[in-house]
Amino acid sequence: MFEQLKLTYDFSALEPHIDTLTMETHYGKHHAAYTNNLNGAVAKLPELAGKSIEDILVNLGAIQDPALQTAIRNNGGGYYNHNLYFAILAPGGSKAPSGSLLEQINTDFGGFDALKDKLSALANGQFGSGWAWLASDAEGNLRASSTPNQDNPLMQDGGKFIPILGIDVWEHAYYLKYKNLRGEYVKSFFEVVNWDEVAARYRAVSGR
Ligand code: MN3
Repeated sequence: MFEQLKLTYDFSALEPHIDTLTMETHYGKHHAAYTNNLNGAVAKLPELAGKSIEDILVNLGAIQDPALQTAIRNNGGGYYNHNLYFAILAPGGSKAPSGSLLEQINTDFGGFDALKDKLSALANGQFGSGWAWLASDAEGNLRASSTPNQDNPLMQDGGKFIPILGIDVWEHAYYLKYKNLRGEYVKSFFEVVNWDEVAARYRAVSGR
């Protein structure tokens, strides 16, 4: 039984960057629905019992029934992606990366501002619903990318790159406050990223 990440902050805690009603709806309705639908689909696939969500998403191709594979892709992706998204947002925490994560950002992207520019371009350029990602492989190499729908880097390259930061650019993530101005939401997103949490995830993936 997969459970939603428990929020460590109030729905209002990310104001004015991400508004209370969006947080209530996004976490309480959208994320809850992905979680419930994932559990419903997993219940029909006994071979998935006890597997981690990461394991399931890396091995989507092993699910034979096409409808159930799609259900797991969409809802398992939604479950995993939102658990990451809500975990790396916080009212406190570091406003910028430091240490080994910053060093690798400098190496791979030419600095923190350049990384933000790259991720913003990916987020703003993703046609329709999807996500922009910062992901790390086991050696600590970073990669920025975007995916449609609820896909994520785990579903590509045998899961070589593990997401450590995700920007949700589905309209439900911003439309109540920002309407059609996705770029304004993406700018605000970076105001509430907790880089301590991103660094902890980088360490867990890369050992650095
Ligand atoms: Mn969402």
